[in-house]
Amino acid sequence: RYAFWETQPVTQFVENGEAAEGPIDAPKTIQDVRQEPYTLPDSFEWCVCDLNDDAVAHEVYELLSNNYVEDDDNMFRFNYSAGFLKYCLLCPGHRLEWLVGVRVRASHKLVGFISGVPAHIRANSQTVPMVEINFLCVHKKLRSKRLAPVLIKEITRRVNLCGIWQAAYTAGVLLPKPVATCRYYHRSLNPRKLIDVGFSRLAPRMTMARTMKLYKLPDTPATPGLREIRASDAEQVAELLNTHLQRYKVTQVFTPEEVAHWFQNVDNVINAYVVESPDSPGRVTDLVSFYTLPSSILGHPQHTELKAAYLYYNVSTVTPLKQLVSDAMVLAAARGYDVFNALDLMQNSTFLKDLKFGQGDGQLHYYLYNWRMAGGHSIAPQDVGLVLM
Ligand code: YNC
Ligand code: MG
Repeated sequence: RYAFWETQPVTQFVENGEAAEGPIDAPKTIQDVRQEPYTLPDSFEWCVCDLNDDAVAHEVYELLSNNYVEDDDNMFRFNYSAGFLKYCLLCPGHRLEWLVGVRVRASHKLVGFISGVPAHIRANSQTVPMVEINFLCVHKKLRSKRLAPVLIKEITRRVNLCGIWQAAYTAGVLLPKPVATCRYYHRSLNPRKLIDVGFSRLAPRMTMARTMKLYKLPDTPATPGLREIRASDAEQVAELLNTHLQRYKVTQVFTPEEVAHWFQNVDNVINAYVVESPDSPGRVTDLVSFYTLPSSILGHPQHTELKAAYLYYNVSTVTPLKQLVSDAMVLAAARGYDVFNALDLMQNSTFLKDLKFGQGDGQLHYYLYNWRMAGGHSIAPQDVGLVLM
């Protein structure tokens, strides 16, 4: 039973009939939206987390670094940097009132958070203005008190007040009802450290020396013309990316301004590379990108942080995809990353094995709020063209 989610306009696990693709709720107008914030328990109050203020960004960072997502065995916890949170949440079209915090009234301590950023999401043939919801977090000492549903209802209200009625989000937990379920894959860059901290294990009949040799990468990328993306590439890359993304059933549609934001090089936040054709200078043919999301290593005597790169969006028109991703791994290894992660979505399954990725334990479910997909609301990982940070 899902006492909260059964009341929400989301596809339920058991539904009768062949419902059409589109909104689940009857259409509403902004005038129909509740004007007053939802009520929190007495000792708490709402706040807007203006991440332009570094002190506030640091408070959100502290809340998440101590209370956000852990693996099933509680060995690692996501440790998004403050710079990453600013990059992610102060994106084109962001609205500060969608960076929702909960504070203790007496102490002002930040104990809850949820965020939304705007994005155009295409599901099959329809492109819909949505929000991407991320960073839902309640302090560990306040768990199981039904604060999460209040945070979700409040951000829904604030988004609805702007005339947006749909959302996309991902979570490791199973809720009604995933539109897709993807798996994480991991490629060791620093196998010794990964084994030391218990992230991976020495394979049977393998020595440490053989394992290190197995995962060793070249010092430099293989692709001629591979270079860091520049702001002036945005128009071309938007065209390249949107054309590529047409093949997926659920994906994002990017404006050139959004491309310029989501694809740039910011140390320890985001890295993006294009291939500029050696034959026709100025012409960009391929894209590869990854973002940085370290995990805290919980309770290890020596190591405190795992430096992980996560594959973001790629487009291959001339350079083989496998080679683009291999080059990205080379660049990440040279920058001291310990592991390179990818989901089995888009065309990633075509290179995971060859590039020595191993399947992880983690699943990532994709969800849509107030949007039903035809055919049982279920698509295959390779039909997902959406990566949320
Ligand atoms: C979750 N991750 O099932 P039922 S992902 C959504 N996403 O409801 P309580 C979740 N719902 O079963 P706690 C959820 N996890 O009764 C739990 N729930 O229907 C549901 N963890 O609430 C749960 N961050 O407050 C149940 O639970 C109800 O104190 C129980 O708080 C939950 O960001 C949480 O994993 C997750 O900080 C805040 O455990 C807490 O446990 C926590 O009693 C560690 O809540 C960090 C963590 C989640 C990462 C993410 C995406 C969130 C999507 C939210 C849904 C957005 C809907 C669209 C809104 C905009 C619409 C428009 C337009
Ligand atoms: Mg709670």
